[in-house]
Amino acid sequence: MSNRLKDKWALVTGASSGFGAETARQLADLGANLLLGARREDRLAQVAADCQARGAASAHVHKLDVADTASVNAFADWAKATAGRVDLLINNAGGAHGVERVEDGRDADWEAMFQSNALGILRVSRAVLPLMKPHPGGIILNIGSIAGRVAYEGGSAYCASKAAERSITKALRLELNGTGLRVGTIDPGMAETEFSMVRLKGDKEKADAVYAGVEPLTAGDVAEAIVWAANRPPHVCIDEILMMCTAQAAPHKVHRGEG
Ligand code: NDP
Ligand code: 8X3
Repeated sequence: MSNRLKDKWALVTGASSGFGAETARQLADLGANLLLGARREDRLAQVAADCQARGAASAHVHKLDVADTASVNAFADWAKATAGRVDLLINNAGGAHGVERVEDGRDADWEAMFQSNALGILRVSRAVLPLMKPHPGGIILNIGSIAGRVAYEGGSAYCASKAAERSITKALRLELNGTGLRVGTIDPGMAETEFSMVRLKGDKEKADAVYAGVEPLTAGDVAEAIVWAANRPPHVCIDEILMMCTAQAAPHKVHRGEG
């Protein structure tokens, strides 16, 4: 496979764990320059060290809270000062909070999901686009979910925030038509990362139960899809990838074996 990402500047949000960290590592394998953001700076520093060891052209980290406009703008200013350009933007930061039905839902959980999963993408894209527009061939990949396509009980706000991601992706694709920039969404089903620990507020037993009897997607599987989409030639835009583990045919249809 041709490597079109060597020496490109890739900005990954939510790079401190899960898909974002693994995408950074796989981009490092291809010799990209990395701009990594998340709230946990100690974890970011560890990921950057991994990336340097794996052959990144360079790996830089800066604190980022996509729920805070001032933080996003400061991050974009830092990216401009550090790199001067962005070729690949991975809007990955986000997650789920809670599994309550609407009648029991909490404002703080709903607001956190919309802040990161929907508004975060808008804020980061707005701040970073000036660094991308002078360089046709760049690509924005947003991380959606099967949840943005199919709603399920206990997922109202999460599903809605991911449906919003889908609409934002489509609108951006239209708005950037003619600029040479590409926009796509990568929509995984269940994948074992810190996602369920965050969603279930640190309850490890409940988080482990999500994956019981299933071989879920890994962060590496999803990162491979992200990197593959990013590595297409400039005239090819991967609009969307929907991927689930073999045992999951739909959010409600998961085949669980013994053990
Ligand atoms: P993880 O919990 O492992 O990673 C989430 C990442 O997002 C962390 O790096 C976290 O960093 C970052 N993040 C969360 N909120 C913010 C914020 N406000 N500002 C900056 N960074 C933030 O989960 P995943 O890797 O699984 O999740 C990544 C994305 O994939 C999310 O958008 C999630 O909704 C989506 N997804 C996950 C699936 C799954 O089953 N795992 C399936 C489909 C989609 P920090 O806490 O350090 O800020
Ligand atoms: C995460 C996948 O099925 O838990 O987006 O909503 S699911």
